[in-house]
Amino acid sequence: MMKKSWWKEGVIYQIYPRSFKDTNGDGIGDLPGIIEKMDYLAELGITILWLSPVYASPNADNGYDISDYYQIHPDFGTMADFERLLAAAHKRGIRLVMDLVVNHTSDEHPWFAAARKSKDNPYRDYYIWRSGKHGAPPNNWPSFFGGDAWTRDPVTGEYYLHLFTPKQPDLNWENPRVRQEVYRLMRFWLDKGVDGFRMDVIPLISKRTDFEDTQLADFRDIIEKVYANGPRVHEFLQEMHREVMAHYDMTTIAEGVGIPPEQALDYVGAARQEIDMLFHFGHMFIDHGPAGRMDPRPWDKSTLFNIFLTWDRAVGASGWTCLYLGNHDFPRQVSRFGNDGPYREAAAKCLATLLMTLRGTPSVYQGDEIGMPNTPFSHVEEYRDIELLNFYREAQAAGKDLKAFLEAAQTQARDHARTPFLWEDAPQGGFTAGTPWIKVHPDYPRINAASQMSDPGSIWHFYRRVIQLRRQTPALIYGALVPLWVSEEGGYVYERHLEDEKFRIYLNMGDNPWKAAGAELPPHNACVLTNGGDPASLIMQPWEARVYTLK
Ligand code: TEU
Ligand code: CA
Repeated sequence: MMKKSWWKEGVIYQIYPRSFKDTNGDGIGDLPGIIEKMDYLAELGITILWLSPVYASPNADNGYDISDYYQIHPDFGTMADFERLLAAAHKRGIRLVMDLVVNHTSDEHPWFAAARKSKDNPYRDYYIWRSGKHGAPPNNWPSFFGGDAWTRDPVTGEYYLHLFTPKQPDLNWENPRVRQEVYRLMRFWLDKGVDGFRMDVIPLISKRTDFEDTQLADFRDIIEKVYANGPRVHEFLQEMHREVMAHYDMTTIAEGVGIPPEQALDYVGAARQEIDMLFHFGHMFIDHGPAGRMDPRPWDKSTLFNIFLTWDRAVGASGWTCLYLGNHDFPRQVSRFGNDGPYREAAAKCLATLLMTLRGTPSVYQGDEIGMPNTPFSHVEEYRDIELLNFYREAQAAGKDLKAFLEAAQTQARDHARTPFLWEDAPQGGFTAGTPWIKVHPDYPRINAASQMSDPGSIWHFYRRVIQLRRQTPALIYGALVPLWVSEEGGYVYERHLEDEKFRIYLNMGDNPWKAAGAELPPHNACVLTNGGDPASLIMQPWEARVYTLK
């Protein structure tokens, strides 16, 4: 029997603090704004709050470039605000998971400021330095965000490694002092009562220290085979577990970029004593062509379900995954995986049903519970994300068709997930009384939390119901996943079994009516959840979702 845990039975809600709620009119979301909305979160029924980084940062990558792990960024408030937020969450039975970004720091972190001073500085080997080759970088590794993964530092003439931007130098995990620094900062937050960490790009911390050129062309292969799953990654994670995790009632969630299914249990197998669960990336590059995010490709819906099934089998009874379709790094899920036109409401509810009825801890990204779609950006000046802006500059320099680039950005950019939460039909969607740091979705009169909370048929109320169903149903948490039917037009039929409890889920993940197949339709009065269809009819409407209990 699978081991039970609070982090398996919970439902995660991810907040991108910069865009959640502004209370001081500077156009930037802040911690008091999250405190103000804690009852909203409790009413939705979520039990674990994942906070994207709130530490001191020059915001080159909106906080994923940390310059002081022990300080709250003044944009977000003070340490006292943080402690009030933590208490407000705990008072409502909500646990708080912080974002741990320790593959790299900001180049404005004092460690790096010292390291770059001289080759014999005591902090030099906190980072990864190599001399170039005849004035060129040490190898041909590309950055996630365009350009080389190396930058030459003029003071000593050596290059330093940064898998992301030059303002995010990679930490040298080979150095035991670096590892001890990480364990110390983890304990600092855990001793405050934090309940765990989402571990940013943790599969990348062990580098292939021969730093050979890569012959691989597809960036996804480079991530998996060159950057992730390095020779000492498990040694480091097991040491971290011995030094930190083993001493706290906490959870750890790996951002599992680059981990292939066959290596899942190396990270999250219960006996491994490494990490509890992982966000896998099987589906997150599903529409990326060989040139990556800005080279979108069509994909079919049976592939999407089969990826979830592959990962369910990969972690088996011993491991665990987090189920998600969106976060701050990808376009809005209802636009990317659903329908943000005539079927937006049904699609948002259908995707919620998928997430809440598979095996793994579901993660709701802020705004998905009200079906926020991608934001219509009309020109490049409206974008804020360093990744998009770098790719735009690269396209410009390469003389590429910028109109086509911006068309792709309209469906692919990370900025879509970063526009402010829409609270009410009021200026700036009620997010701020000031000028927002990024464009507010113009549809806020129609799409906002306040109007949905007063409409029992809304997406918000559906999320509340399906979260409640999930949390009170052991079979939907721990039950085995049994696929019955998967079709490329998006007909999914599957069951969840736990002892004598059985549920059968039918989803029509498409824009056309679909004749339910795969299994005899249960009696209509066995339907415990539907997003508006007729549970007695074999014909499922576009984006219709149904959950039946089987006696
Ligand atoms: O994301 C790294 C990552 O997994 C990549 O998928 C990244 O999201 C990129 O957009 C892919 O095109 C983590 C954080 O979630 C992201 O916000 C940071 O920018 C990045 O690491 C660096 O810390
Ligand atoms: Ca603010």
